[in-house]
Amino acid sequence: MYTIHGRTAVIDPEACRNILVFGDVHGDLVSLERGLSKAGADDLIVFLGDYADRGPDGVEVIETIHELLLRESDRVIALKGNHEDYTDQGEPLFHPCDLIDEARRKRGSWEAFFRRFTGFANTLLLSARIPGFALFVHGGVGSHLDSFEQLENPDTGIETEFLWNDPVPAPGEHVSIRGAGRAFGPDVSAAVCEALSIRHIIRSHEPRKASRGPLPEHDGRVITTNSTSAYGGAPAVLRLQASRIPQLDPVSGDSVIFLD
Ligand SMILES: [Mn+2]
Repeated sequence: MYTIHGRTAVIDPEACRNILVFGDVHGDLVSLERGLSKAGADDLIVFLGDYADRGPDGVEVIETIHELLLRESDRVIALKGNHEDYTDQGEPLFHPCDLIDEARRKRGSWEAFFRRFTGFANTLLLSARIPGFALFVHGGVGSHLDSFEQLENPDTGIETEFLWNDPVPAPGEHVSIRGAGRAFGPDVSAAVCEALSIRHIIRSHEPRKASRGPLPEHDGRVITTNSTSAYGGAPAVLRLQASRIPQLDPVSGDSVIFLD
């Protein structure tokens, strides 16, 4: 259903019935299990990152997705989010981090769980794409991204953009209120779509923005998804019917499945 090239995956839609896309899960095991129950045997599952923190069950969410990756690696892709960014010593590069305390409470020690987490984190990719249709990343893109080679082998600047960037209405690139990554405008999205020959950039990273369902911005080029109830919104998954790609509208009613 897909092939791995460096740190990206290239999806073959002709090998799957649907592509089921999860946005941030953020410790919401109930929504994760509901979403997984929508996946058929011929469906490819794509997770966009941010598995723990905020919600109550980050430990169980990571264990569930890690086991799924080990058992069915041919039909599961999991991307790295900014909440999967730790030093080799287990220090989080984001804040606030809830997973460390949760792991101590539920699994005895952070050190023991961090070994498990590292096994999981080592399987995470930074992006995936359906040629001619969509790029999947956790956060977003920047104006320097213009080649498939950068998806395969991104430098640290582009990795930071994938993990942290957010779309905004104003053209250009702007300082991010997050203190990491940048905000990017519709001209940046249009240039990246043109350079990579895609129609959409499908991302998560802002669950509140998609609290009532997947939200299109930048003339429909950028779509923000959300699969957690940790912020009180309505979690959903995208079920992209492979036979209708590339004409498919990713936010049309029959592509969106609400999980609550
Ligand atoms: Mn995020």
